Amino acid sequence: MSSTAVASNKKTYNVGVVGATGAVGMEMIRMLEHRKFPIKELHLFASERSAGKSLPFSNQAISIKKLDNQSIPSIDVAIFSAGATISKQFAPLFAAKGAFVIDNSSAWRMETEIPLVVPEVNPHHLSKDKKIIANPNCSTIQMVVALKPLHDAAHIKSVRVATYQAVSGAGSKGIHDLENQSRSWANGSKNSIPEKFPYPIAFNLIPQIDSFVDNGYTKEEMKMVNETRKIMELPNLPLSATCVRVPVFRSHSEAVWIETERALSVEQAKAILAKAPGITLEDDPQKSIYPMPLNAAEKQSTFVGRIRQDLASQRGLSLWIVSDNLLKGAALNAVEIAELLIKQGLI
Ligand code: NAP
Ligand code: 3JN
Repeated sequence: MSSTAVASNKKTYNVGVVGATGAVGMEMIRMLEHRKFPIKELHLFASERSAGKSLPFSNQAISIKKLDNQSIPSIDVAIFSAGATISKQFAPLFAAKGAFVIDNSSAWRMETEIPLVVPEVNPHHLSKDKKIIANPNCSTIQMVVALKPLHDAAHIKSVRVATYQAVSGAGSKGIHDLENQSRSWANGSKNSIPEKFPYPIAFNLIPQIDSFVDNGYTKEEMKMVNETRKIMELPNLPLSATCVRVPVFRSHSEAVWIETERALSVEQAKAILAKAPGITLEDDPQKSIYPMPLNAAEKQSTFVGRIRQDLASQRGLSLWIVSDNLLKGAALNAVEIAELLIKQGLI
């Protein structure tokens, strides 16, 4: 079963969401509806655990299909968020049937021929013959949206970042861990067993996101390094990250330190960011106005504030960047890529 779009003169498209029942997939469906993506038919896929259940879209109940080799439809756009293994296996099959695949996993991001796209930064990386398009990691997306306009103005020489990442970045099980542990704590018990994280996350911080690699960094930290370099076309950009899981449900926060080649004052940086696409400047320290995850949750913008001179570097600025990891960090960026495909006449 699939849905039929509201009749209109505009061209409409067949769209698939793979991993529809997940934390990201459900936001995909919400974003497609909220942004009125011109859908002819919507196809939802998940594992056999969800097959036959349905999810709401545009006042309809769309039934979920099990993803398998036999069920691949000919569609215009397929948005994947079911993990890298599923993407590796199924994205080429959807692409072979003519779909543009927008993949949220890390499966394809660092392949040379695969565009890794943030619409505000590198929309020119899309092209007709590149049917698989990678959506970057959430922490990377919100950072490059803010870095790009500053780079255009003053050329960024180095980046250091510490992230404060919400539990929803780890999917529905991450959300359950914080809910269950907070409830247990409130009931006077500390015995809720973690389902997703290696340690309790309620009232704690975990300085590990994903597994460690040989250089002592985590995979999440190296994703930030490698993906930022690729998206910004700065293969040698010096960049170092520390990624930390925090007991917040939604929105990743980042403390970022940049050094620039040309001088850039705090006032110039604020003026540039105030006009930059996708950014909302929230920076009035006298009134205690700055971005916070609770305020950014369910918003489509990337919020930047606390812009100040880095006291440890002559041409350095310090910024605080917050964005909803499930929206701009995942579903919204993917839907914006699909919108770009239309705008650029690729579908
Ligand atoms: P989640 O809440 O655990 O959801 C996982 C989704 O994958 C569910 O819809 C699940 O379906 C589906 N799935 C699992 N096994 C499947 C199979 N064999 N065939 C088809 N579907 C299958 O995880 P999430 O947070 O939504 O994240 C999903 C993926 O998105 C992650 O693994 C990651 O690759 C990507 N992601 C990207 C970002 C980003 O930074 N851009 C952020 C978070 C996640 P069932 O409900 O039927 O099990
Ligand atoms: O933990 C976060 O805040 C972001 C997590 C992203 C993630 C989680 C599981 C698998 C990814 C990703 O997008 O890089 C992946 C993956 O596809 O490797």
